[in-house]
Amino acid sequence: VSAKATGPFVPAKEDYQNVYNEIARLLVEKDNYDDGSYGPVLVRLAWHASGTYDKETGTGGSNGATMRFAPESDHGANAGLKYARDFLEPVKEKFPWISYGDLWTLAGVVAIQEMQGPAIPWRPGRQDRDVSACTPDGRLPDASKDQKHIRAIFGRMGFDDREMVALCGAHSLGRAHTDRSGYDGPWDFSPTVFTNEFFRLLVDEKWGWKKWNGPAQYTDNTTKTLMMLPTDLALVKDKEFKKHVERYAKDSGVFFQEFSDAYVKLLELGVPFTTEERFVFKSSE
Ligand code: DDH
Repeated sequence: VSAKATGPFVPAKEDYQNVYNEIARLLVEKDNYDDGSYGPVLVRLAWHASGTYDKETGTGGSNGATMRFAPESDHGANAGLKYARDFLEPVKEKFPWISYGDLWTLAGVVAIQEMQGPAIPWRPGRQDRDVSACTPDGRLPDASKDQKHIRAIFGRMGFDDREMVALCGAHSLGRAHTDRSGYDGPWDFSPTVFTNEFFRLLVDEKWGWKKWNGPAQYTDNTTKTLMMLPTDLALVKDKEFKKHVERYAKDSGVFFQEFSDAYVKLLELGVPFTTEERFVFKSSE
């Protein structure tokens, strides 16, 4: 028996690939949810765990996985993410050596790749922290606001205009729920497939205010079944943002590459990595 075999367990790429495969398997098995997939809500969990980062103080981000605790779990923006955290609990039980921060971000990678999105290179290194590391409420974006707010929130994380627009393309996935955010409906007709449809529809469709008693949101003129948030429409109202919306609407390959780069950066904000190497995981057949 070599010394290596008796030392502490140091997971290698194949161990993380095994976690990937288990999450991918559960995505197929547990299809009785929303539009048939937990994928979108996993993408949102990874984003809300990471998007609390503040570059000035170095606080927040996916290191720590502090959304496990109140008050952060009760922040309005995180309503509904318990479904995603609970979905991943059996994976944590099966692979107890992975931190919650690594598990949640890896699940975002799995979800995007399994929903036919771009490969997302990922590396481990997040350590779980206690309740004292919870971030204050208000660090995540408020959908009722405009481009100034988007720039303030994502600027605080260290993103530029191009990256902000690319990241918002995740709204090709999933839907809004009246019992979570108060908003209602999907952004496109294929909410469980990662595409550039969010951008195409922003450019090609006419969007008007939805007539209802809920919060102010837009609906498409043609079918009145889709939706856009006020912050989504801000991406075409703002000239600088709109340039990127048009590039992504035209060229899905460019969107996939720039989204992947920005999502990698998002998931790594504030994490004290000890390794440079990123893993690219094999998607399921
Ligand atoms: Fe988002 N998002 N998001 N979003 N988001 C909602 C759902 C989903 C904003 C507000 C909302 C990003 C950016 C923004 C996903 C991913 C990402 C909902 C509806 C609201 C509201 C929640 C509900 O009712 O269940 C705002 C505002 C912004 C902004 O940029 C200003 C980004 C950057 C991402 C990302 O992943 C990179 C996903 C996926 C969903 C669908 C969740 C689901 O359950 O389905």
